[in-house]
Amino acid sequence: MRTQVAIVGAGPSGLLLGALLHKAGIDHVIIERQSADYVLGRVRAGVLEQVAVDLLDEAGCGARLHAEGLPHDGFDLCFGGRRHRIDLHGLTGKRVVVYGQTEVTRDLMAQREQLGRRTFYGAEEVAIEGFDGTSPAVTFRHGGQTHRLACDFIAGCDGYHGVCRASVPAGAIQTHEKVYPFGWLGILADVPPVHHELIYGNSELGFMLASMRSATRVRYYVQCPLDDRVEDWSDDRFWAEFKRRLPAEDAERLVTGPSFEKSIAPLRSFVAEPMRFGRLFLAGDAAHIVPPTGAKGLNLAAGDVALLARALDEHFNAKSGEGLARYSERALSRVWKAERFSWWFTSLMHDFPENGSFGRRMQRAELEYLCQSTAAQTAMAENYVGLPLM
Ligand code: RFL
Ligand code: PHB
Repeated sequence: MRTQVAIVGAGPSGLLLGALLHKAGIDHVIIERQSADYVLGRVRAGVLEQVAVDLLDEAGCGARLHAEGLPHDGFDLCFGGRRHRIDLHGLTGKRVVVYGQTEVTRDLMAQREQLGRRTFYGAEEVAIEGFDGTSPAVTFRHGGQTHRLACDFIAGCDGYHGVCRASVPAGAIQTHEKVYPFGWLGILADVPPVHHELIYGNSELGFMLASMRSATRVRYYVQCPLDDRVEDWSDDRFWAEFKRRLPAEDAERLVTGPSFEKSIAPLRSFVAEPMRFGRLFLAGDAAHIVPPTGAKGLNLAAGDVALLARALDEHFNAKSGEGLARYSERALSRVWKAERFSWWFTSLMHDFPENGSFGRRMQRAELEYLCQSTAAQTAMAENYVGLPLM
């Protein structure tokens, strides 16, 4: 088998890259370790920046997002028992759209199937070779057979635990990491949202986030110890804890109900540099992780693959290597700014017992300053709605 671009991973990075390459007339194949149903079963991101929405439109995949996504003009910060609105649209002229990553993935998968583009789901023993020379390839087992997919370039869209970054010789890659001493316990439940916009809360008991998937489905989170297990958290325990972290008037209005998904995610900041190794290009979570507080992970992934698709288009269709040569530098410049914002927002909103009472007072002073200063709110809003793609 031969193709122009072999894409490893069918998460949002791999699928969106495939859709953009299709538009540019570039041949490609996606190789995914899991089944399509497994990929669709992962509950993750919920907030799309305008840049990501525009890219999904460009890829011809935005119809359901526009019909069913919820445009949000602001969100609330909650501390000291009160909510304070950050007016994203008033401060930046931009908004975000609440639309689950599961739905983005479903739309991209459906379009891909309609276009008849090739995806190998359930591929085993996926390995990459030859990317430091002129003839890279991806090898894997599928349907009881061993396959070798020769290509011009490999796109490593295989997430944090993937094989692509792990195949780069240690001396060629530098990694930067911060692991946070807590996780997020998240639930999905079919009840009306407690508020029509998101609430990010800093309480003495720890962080809480009230998000949603629709007018009848909520995605709520609480900060929890890293060694907690999902089995430790009955629905009753979750609702009691969530309520305690909300202002009293919201807690009174909160509608509870049985959860149908519950999971714990660790929080991590991570960047691998560079994002190019010969004919291998990393994109999305394969190259960087942000803690979910800033809602940046999926949006960064979309930004990476937009730059990569543009660069591959220049290479194959305009015979210019400039975009590929500058891919890593351009992507990382945006990645580091999103890393900074996500780290800052995480540090501001979570309980860090090791920082003591001084740390708590610093958080409180910064939150109060934020609520009084239009300049500080503008800086926050500008980052939350997303920095422009270069
Ligand atoms: P993914 O989604 O991990 O997909 C990688 C794919 O590669 C496959 N794979 C392999 N395939 C072949 N061979 C191998 N050896 C392979 N190894 C792995 C995997 O099976 C998988 O299908 O990475 P991608 O595509 O880069 O997408 C990144 C996003 O998924 C991620 O950044 C976001 O979900 C992060 N995130 C959020 N991002 C936002 O922009 N806004 C949010 O509101 C937001 N909230 C979140 C989040 C992530 C969370 N968790 C669970 C980490 C909330 C949470 C709780
Ligand atoms: C979500 O809805 O899952 C969500 C929203 C905002 C975040 C993180 C996750 O910052």
